[in-house]
Amino acid sequence: MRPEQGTLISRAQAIAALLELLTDQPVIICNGFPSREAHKIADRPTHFYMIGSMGNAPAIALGVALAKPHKQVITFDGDGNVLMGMGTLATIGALKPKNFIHVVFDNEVYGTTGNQPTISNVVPLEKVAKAAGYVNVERVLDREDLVYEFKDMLKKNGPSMLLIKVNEFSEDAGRVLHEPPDITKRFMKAIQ
Ligand SMILES: Cc1ncc(C[n+]2csc(CCOP(=O)(O)OP(=O)(O)O)c2C)c(N)n1
Ligand SMILES: [Mg+2]
Repeated sequence: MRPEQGTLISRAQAIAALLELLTDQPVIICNGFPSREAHKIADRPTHFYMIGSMGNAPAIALGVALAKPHKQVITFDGDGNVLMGMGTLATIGALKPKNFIHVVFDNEVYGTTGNQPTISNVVPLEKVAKAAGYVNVERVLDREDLVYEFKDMLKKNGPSMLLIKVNEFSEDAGRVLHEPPDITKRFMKAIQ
């Protein structure tokens, strides 16, 4: 465990703080515990839970942001997921959707599969995003800064990345029980 772990909030605490600031905005959530915890905290039809495949949530969110330019589109992602789909950062940076906020819960591990270390401790993902063309990027270490920066990003033109350092704790959250086609149908209807 990293020395600063004890002072960091958990991914679920971060998700709860973010969902309190959101109502009916589309939120596309990466696979694994981020989806399981978001589903446990608040299961909204405007949530698209990625089931199974890593690295895809921001690509789906980019498509939604381009198709729905008047909606603020948010994606919840993990450090392992970002590393797996890093090319998507370049596509987002190049296309520059103004209505796109990329939230990364960075626990420096593949938490869902048993805390195997990633390399986000040495590769600052928000700086990669900035170099790729994201307009605003911030790294936060506590709940107060998270709320301040996320509110600010909701007002600003993106694309934006909010990287939240979180500890390795995972909630006791079961799998998302909706079938993927049902998630898709429900989501598409909700964001029309
Ligand atoms: C292509 C692919 N490889 C591996 C897995 C297994 N897997 C599921 S979630 C996960 C870890 C995700 O890590 P991260 O994005 O950092 O999220 P965390 O669980 O740490 O919040 C892994 C390795 C998968 N689902 N898909
Ligand atoms: Mg992780």
